Amino acid sequence: MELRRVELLEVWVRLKSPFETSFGKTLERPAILVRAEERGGEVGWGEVVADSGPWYSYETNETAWHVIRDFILPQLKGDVGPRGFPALVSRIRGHNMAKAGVEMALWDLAAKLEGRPLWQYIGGVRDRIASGVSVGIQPSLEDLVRVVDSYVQEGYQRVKIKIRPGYDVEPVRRLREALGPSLKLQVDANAAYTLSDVEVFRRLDDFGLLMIEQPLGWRDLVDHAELARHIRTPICLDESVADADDARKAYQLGSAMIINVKPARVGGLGETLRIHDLWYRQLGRPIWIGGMLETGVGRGHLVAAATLEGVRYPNDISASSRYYEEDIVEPPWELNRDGTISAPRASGIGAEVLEDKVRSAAKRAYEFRP
Ligand code: OSB
Ligand code: MG
Repeated sequence: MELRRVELLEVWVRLKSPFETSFGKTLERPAILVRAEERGGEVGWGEVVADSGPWYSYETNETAWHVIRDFILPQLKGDVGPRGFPALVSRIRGHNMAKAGVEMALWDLAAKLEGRPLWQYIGGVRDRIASGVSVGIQPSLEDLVRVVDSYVQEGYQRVKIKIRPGYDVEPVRRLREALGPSLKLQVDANAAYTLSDVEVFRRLDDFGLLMIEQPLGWRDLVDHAELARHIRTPICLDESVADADDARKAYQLGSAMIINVKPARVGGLGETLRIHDLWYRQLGRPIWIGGMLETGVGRGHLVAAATLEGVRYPNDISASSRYYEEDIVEPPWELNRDGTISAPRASGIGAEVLEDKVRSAAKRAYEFRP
């Protein structure tokens, strides 16, 4: 397809409550929305999820703005599409969130041009996805039990809690005592531990967790393989897997049984599909889809990814109401009574962006005409 213009619109969105992890606390976050319009006037949307500081990854909204404006957009001349996009930006090392935001706008656009929902366009196999909820570090364990219980009452199929040194075994013990053994529960350390903490993970083995997400270093594969030899609970990698090649190495080393695939972290839906093909189709191991507190735009892409066959655990894809008072799409993403989110029937990501609202709220904008 031939693009008429690509716009960047940066909005800041405020969470309903602070989200605290081992690397910091978020109450407001930037979202760079990418609006890609082709010659016939059809429009696709993507979202750049990079935070304002380089904590989860080295990318920030500033680095993403710079890399997209100065290096990615100038490549979008002539006939471009989502499948050819990686080759256009392959000289740019890293900056996967910047790439992913643009790439996903092209996927939405390509699916809309064919009049198909994005999830079907990328080969998804289910029309509802299992929804879990990621719960930040709470001020007290009483707060934690109350917050988790309210999400369970809403119907979320599993709960992930953030842990960090000093807030790990006790929160899990309290949740098990208060809510019982049948709650599907897992923890995410966001790389806050080292191999010298193996005893913490041995103790967590007693609580029947589904998995432990990214316990060790954010680029590490070797130490995770060592830790895996000392514990029973499966290890799930998040930060350490930036592409399908990392997934292959994780398999060869024995670093993880499960991968939390975040399309933003791996550079988009194309690399998500490559990881899925390798980890699930070739190696027979499960994946699930993680989130970055996306607005309804980014979440539309996550929902599409979560319809892939190899997604075998509930996802960090919650309803709009879990994150924001008001989302920037219509309809907002809603949780069904059975703890699922329905894959949309409308074309593309299946939700309309509230464009007037986005334009008037935008802190900055940039327009590129190929
Ligand atoms: O590690 O999975 C993570 C949010 C921001 C940065 C990192 C992570 C998260 C989450 C939230 O866990 C998942 C969601 O979007 O609901
Ligand atoms: Mg994580």
